[in-house]
Amino acid sequence: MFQALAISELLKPENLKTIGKWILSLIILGLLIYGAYRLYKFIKNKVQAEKDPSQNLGIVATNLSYTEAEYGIMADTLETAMAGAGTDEAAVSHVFNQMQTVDDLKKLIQKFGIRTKGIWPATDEWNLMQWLTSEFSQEELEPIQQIFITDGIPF
Ligand SMILES: [Ca+2]
Repeated sequence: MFQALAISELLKPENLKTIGKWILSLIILGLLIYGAYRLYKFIKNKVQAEKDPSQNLGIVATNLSYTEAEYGIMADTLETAMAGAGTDEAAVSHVFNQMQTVDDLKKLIQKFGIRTKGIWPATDEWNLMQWLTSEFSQEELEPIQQIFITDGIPF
Protein backbone atom coordinates (compact mmCIF):
# COMPACT_ATOMS: atom_id res chain seq x y z
CA MET A 1 0.00 0.00 0.00
CA PHE A 2 2.72 2.39 1.07
CA GLN A 3 4.90 1.34 -1.85
CA ALA A 4 2.06 1.72 -4.36
CA LEU A 5 1.34 5.14 -2.98
CA ALA A 6 5.00 6.13 -3.10
CA ILE A 7 5.41 5.01 -6.70
CA SER A 8 2.24 6.74 -7.87
CA GLU A 9 3.46 9.81 -5.99
CA LEU A 10 6.82 9.62 -7.73
CA LEU A 11 5.20 9.21 -11.11
CA LYS A 12 3.35 12.52 -10.83
CA PRO A 13 4.61 14.84 -13.59
CA GLU A 14 5.87 17.53 -11.20
CA ASN A 15 7.83 14.94 -9.18
CA LEU A 16 9.21 13.29 -12.30
CA LYS A 17 10.50 16.67 -13.36
CA THR A 18 12.31 17.10 -10.03
CA ILE A 19 13.75 13.57 -10.20
CA GLY A 20 14.84 14.22 -13.77
CA LYS A 21 16.61 17.38 -12.69
CA TRP A 22 18.35 15.51 -9.89
CA ILE A 23 19.52 12.75 -12.22
CA LEU A 24 20.71 15.31 -14.75
CA SER A 25 22.58 17.19 -12.00
CA LEU A 26 24.25 13.98 -10.85
CA ILE A 27 25.26 13.10 -14.41
CA ILE A 28 26.71 16.59 -14.95
CA LEU A 29 28.51 16.44 -11.60
CA GLY A 30 29.89 13.01 -12.50
CA LEU A 31 31.10 14.25 -15.87
CA LEU A 32 32.75 17.28 -14.24
CA ILE A 33 34.56 15.10 -11.71
CA TYR A 34 35.61 12.69 -14.45
CA GLY A 35 36.77 15.58 -16.64
CA ALA A 36 38.77 17.09 -13.78
CA TYR A 37 40.32 13.69 -13.06
CA ARG A 38 41.29 13.22 -16.72
CA LEU A 39 42.79 16.70 -16.82
CA TYR A 40 44.74 16.00 -13.63
CA LYS A 41 46.11 12.75 -15.08
CA PHE A 42 46.96 14.46 -18.37
CA ILE A 43 48.88 17.27 -16.67
CA LYS A 44 50.58 14.89 -14.25
CA ASN A 45 51.77 12.65 -17.10
CA LYS A 46 52.92 15.66 -19.12
CA VAL A 47 54.89 17.11 -16.22
CA GLN A 48 56.41 13.70 -15.48
CA ALA A 49 57.36 13.19 -19.15
CA GLU A 50 59.01 16.61 -19.28
CA LYS A 51 60.93 15.94 -16.09
CA ASP A 52 62.03 12.56 -17.39
CA PRO A 53 65.39 12.86 -19.13
CA SER A 54 64.57 9.82 -21.25
CA GLN A 55 61.98 11.74 -23.27
CA ASN A 56 64.11 14.68 -24.44
CA LEU A 57 67.17 13.06 -25.95
CA GLY A 58 67.27 14.72 -29.37
CA ILE A 59 67.03 11.56 -31.45
CA VAL A 60 68.37 11.80 -35.02
CA ALA A 61 65.93 9.69 -37.04
CA THR A 62 68.41 9.00 -39.87
CA ASN A 63 70.75 7.26 -37.40
CA LEU A 64 68.17 4.71 -36.33
CA SER A 65 68.89 1.08 -37.23
CA TYR A 66 65.44 -0.36 -36.56
CA THR A 67 61.76 0.30 -37.11
CA GLU A 68 59.53 1.93 -34.50
CA ALA A 69 57.90 -1.46 -33.86
CA GLU A 70 61.26 -3.17 -33.33
CA TYR A 71 62.28 -0.67 -30.63
CA GLY A 72 58.90 -1.36 -29.03
CA ILE A 73 59.59 -5.10 -29.02
CA MET A 74 63.07 -4.55 -27.57
CA ALA A 75 61.69 -2.29 -24.82
CA ASP A 76 59.05 -4.91 -24.00
CA THR A 77 61.76 -7.60 -23.94
CA LEU A 78 63.69 -5.55 -21.36
CA GLU A 79 60.58 -5.13 -19.23
CA THR A 80 59.80 -8.85 -19.37
CA ALA A 81 63.42 -9.70 -18.53
CA MET A 82 63.39 -7.48 -15.44
CA ALA A 83 59.79 -7.62 -14.15
CA GLY A 84 58.99 -10.05 -11.37
CA ALA A 85 61.47 -12.19 -9.46
CA GLY A 86 65.04 -12.39 -10.75
CA THR A 87 66.55 -10.92 -13.89
CA ASP A 88 67.03 -12.48 -17.33
CA GLU A 89 70.49 -11.02 -17.78
CA ALA A 90 71.07 -12.71 -21.13
CA ALA A 91 67.92 -11.12 -22.56
CA VAL A 92 68.96 -7.67 -21.28
CA SER A 93 72.47 -8.05 -22.73
CA HIS A 94 71.05 -9.27 -26.03
CA VAL A 95 68.98 -6.10 -26.42
CA PHE A 96 71.89 -3.80 -25.55
CA ASN A 97 74.15 -5.67 -27.99
CA GLN A 98 71.71 -4.74 -30.75
CA MET A 99 72.29 -1.01 -30.15
CA GLN A 100 74.43 0.12 -33.07
CA THR A 101 74.20 3.89 -32.73
CA VAL A 102 73.76 6.43 -29.96
CA ASP A 103 70.33 7.17 -31.39
CA ASP A 104 69.36 3.48 -31.18
CA LEU A 105 69.96 3.61 -27.45
CA LYS A 106 68.14 6.94 -27.11
CA LYS A 107 65.18 5.51 -29.03
CA LEU A 108 65.15 2.41 -26.83
CA ILE A 109 65.10 4.61 -23.71
CA GLN A 110 62.28 6.68 -25.20
CA LYS A 111 60.29 3.59 -26.18
CA PHE A 112 60.74 2.13 -22.73
CA GLY A 113 59.53 5.43 -21.29
CA ILE A 114 58.13 5.22 -17.77
CA ARG A 115 56.88 1.80 -16.77
CA THR A 116 55.26 0.55 -13.63
CA LYS A 117 57.52 -1.78 -11.66
CA GLY A 118 56.36 -4.00 -8.82
CA ILE A 119 52.96 -5.08 -7.59
CA TRP A 120 50.39 -2.71 -6.17
CA PRO A 121 50.63 -1.05 -3.67
CA ALA A 122 54.44 -1.30 -3.80
CA THR A 123 54.85 0.06 -7.32
CA ASP A 124 57.26 2.53 -8.84
CA GLU A 125 56.99 4.57 -12.03
CA TRP A 126 60.49 4.22 -13.41
CA ASN A 127 62.43 4.91 -16.59
CA LEU A 128 64.85 2.37 -18.10
CA MET A 129 67.85 3.56 -16.09
CA GLN A 130 65.89 3.28 -12.84
CA TRP A 131 64.70 -0.22 -13.77
CA LEU A 132 68.25 -1.33 -14.55
CA THR A 133 69.58 0.16 -11.31
CA SER A 134 67.00 -1.72 -9.28
CA GLU A 135 67.70 -5.05 -11.02
CA PHE A 136 71.47 -5.19 -11.14
CA SER A 137 74.20 -4.92 -8.55
CA GLN A 138 76.64 -2.04 -9.03
CA GLU A 139 79.20 -4.48 -10.39
CA GLU A 140 76.76 -6.02 -12.89
CA LEU A 141 75.48 -2.60 -13.86
CA GLU A 142 78.86 -1.17 -14.79
CA PRO A 143 79.17 -2.62 -18.33
CA ILE A 144 75.65 -1.42 -19.18
CA GLN A 145 76.28 1.97 -17.60
CA GLN A 146 79.44 2.21 -19.69
CA ILE A 147 77.40 1.90 -22.90
CA PHE A 148 75.23 4.82 -21.80
CA ILE A 149 78.16 6.96 -20.71
CA THR A 150 80.07 6.27 -23.95
CA ASP A 151 76.98 7.43 -25.81
CA GLY A 152 76.85 10.59 -23.71
CA ILE A 153 73.63 9.63 -21.94
CA PRO A 154 73.58 10.40 -18.21
CA PHE A 155 73.15 7.28 -16.10
CA1 LIG B 1 63.26 -8.61 -11.49
